[in-house]
Amino acid sequence: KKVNVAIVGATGAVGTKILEKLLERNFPVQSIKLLASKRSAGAEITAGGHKYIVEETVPESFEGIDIAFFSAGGSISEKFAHEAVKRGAVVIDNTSAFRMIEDIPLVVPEVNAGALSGHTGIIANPNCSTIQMVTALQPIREKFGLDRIIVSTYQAVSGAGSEAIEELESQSLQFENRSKIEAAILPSASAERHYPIAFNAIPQIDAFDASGYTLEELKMMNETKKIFGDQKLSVSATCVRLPVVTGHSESVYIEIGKEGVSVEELHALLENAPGVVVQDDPSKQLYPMPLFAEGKDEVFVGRIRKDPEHPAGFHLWIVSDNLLKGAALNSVQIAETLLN
Ligand code: A2P
Ligand code: 11C
Repeated sequence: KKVNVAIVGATGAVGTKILEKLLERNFPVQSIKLLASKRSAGAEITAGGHKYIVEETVPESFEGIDIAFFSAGGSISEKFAHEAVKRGAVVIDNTSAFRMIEDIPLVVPEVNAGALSGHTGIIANPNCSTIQMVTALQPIREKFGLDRIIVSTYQAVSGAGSEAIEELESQSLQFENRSKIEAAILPSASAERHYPIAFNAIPQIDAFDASGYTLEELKMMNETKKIFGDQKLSVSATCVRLPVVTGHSESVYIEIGKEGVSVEELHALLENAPGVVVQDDPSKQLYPMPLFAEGKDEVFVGRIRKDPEHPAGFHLWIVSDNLLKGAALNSVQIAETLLN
């Protein structure tokens, strides 16, 4: 069966990748409608040899749509997702608007495809830094159990959208020209203060919560428990923005449910895991890096070590393209799983 698809936020960093992935993977489309704000209405996007005209997003845009991908920010999803469902579409939402609502599935197909059954029209795509971590940890959790995760992230600016990519590029030029560095977007557009990202590391992604954690950190903690269906799992995160364009990296410490497991056993598990590639050979300086993960579909894992101080503790380094497995690809995989 061929389906009518809409992409809300089609001109954005993630939306353009959703269109690319639908075409590249021969998703069975009958038609594709590209939606964005009024500002972009009439803009032309050429992909796969076909010219598309961007339209303004209005409730009527969803008439006749079977699957609507949303990636235009939480407030746009809140405004239009129910309008789309009302008109018969299934919404795959890439924002944080609905992720923690109990009866809305939060899905990474390699981990919890089963959660899709019984959905009521909206399916949430997790946060990019959560997706790559749970994809890599799932085979370990399945085999040995998982008690604890402590993660520190090294996140790319594209996670904050195209304006953040432009900010890194223009600040790099300003640095080169020794002119004043202008910061207006990062760490978060709505923040009171902005800091340069070029040649810097900013330990703030999104706003702070009263707990002292940022919303990005809380997303990693809460979404991981929901996807794994394990509220007892202990998860703590520190999220940092780096001057990398695309590809999030994560230093992940885990305590698994069994003592005495070897690094080789983890290697073997990860080598056979769907969507995961092990790049781990210190003798050849082989380890994942964001520069080389950009444009790739897989989650790359390396630096797998046993913690010398804890019998069930391991360290891993997990890298993936935040716009692909972290966003567009995972959304398209959710749609593929639904159709199957
Ligand atoms: P537009 O290009 O018209 O502003 P990014 O994540 O790269 O910042 O992209 C954000 C996406 O969300 C863009 O496609 C943007 O479209 C879209 N968007 C922003 N505001 C709206 C809106 N009011 N209605 C629909 N789409 C919107
Ligand atoms: C970032 N992870 O890198 C964020 C972007 O909840 O989908 C994704 C925000 C979200 O800035």
